[in-house]
Amino acid sequence: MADDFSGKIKEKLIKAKQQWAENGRLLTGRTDSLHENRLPPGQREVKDWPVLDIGITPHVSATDFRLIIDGEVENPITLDFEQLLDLPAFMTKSDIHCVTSWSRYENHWQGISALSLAELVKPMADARYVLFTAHDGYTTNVRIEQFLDEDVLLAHHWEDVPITEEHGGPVRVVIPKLYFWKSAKWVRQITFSKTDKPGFWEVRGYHNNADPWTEERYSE
Ligand SMILES: Nc1nc2c(c(=O)[nH]1)N[C@H]1C(S)=C(S)[C@@H](COP(=O)(O)O)O[C@H]1N2
Ligand SMILES: [Mo]
Repeated sequence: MADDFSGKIKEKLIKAKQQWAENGRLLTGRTDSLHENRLPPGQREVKDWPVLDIGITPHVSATDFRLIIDGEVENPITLDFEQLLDLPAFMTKSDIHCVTSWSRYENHWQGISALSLAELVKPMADARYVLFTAHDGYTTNVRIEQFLDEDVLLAHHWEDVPITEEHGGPVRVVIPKLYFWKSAKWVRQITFSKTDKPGFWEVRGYHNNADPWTEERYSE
């Protein structure tokens, strides 16, 4: 990540933290909204953060970064990194559940919420799916309501540091309520669509819906 962005990010993060404190959200966090049994069936907790991907690590600098948001939207847009940072800052914490059975608790994310992106591009009424394309060629798909959830974001920071290249920096998607393969690293394009399009793992037998609480790991 280029140094000239760090001052700007810091400023935005401080503002976001203040907003949280004002709302009392730092006190309650999201713990109440978590399931009573924190670990979904068949998962085990890990303390490290494993790296999983299809084996290509693209090098995307903050300067080269462009995010295309297109498809069934009123205002298709291409954002560079600075324009992305101009959108409202968003912080949230969530657990990661990977289909390979590891879960990692309490990840603090900072970035742009899916809801503020939607506010910007205005999905049309007939948009029902959201399709992600990444710089390594990876693709994945979710239903629009799974994307437009209050805990979904495009993250550029994890635990107050820029997301590393191996974890999908400069910008990755985080969709906490679904198995982690639905969270595209190195996201390049977000397409709102009338029709579904199974992604890289979905066409290779992974479940299309990916809910860890009902163990939607693989399709029958
Ligand atoms: N672009 C891209 N995103 C991806 C993948 C990938 O191969 N390429 N793998 C997915 C899978 S299967 C998982 S479990 C998580 C892993 O993210 P992590 O390496 O940060 O733990 O990224 C998901 N997003
Ligand atoms: Mo995964």
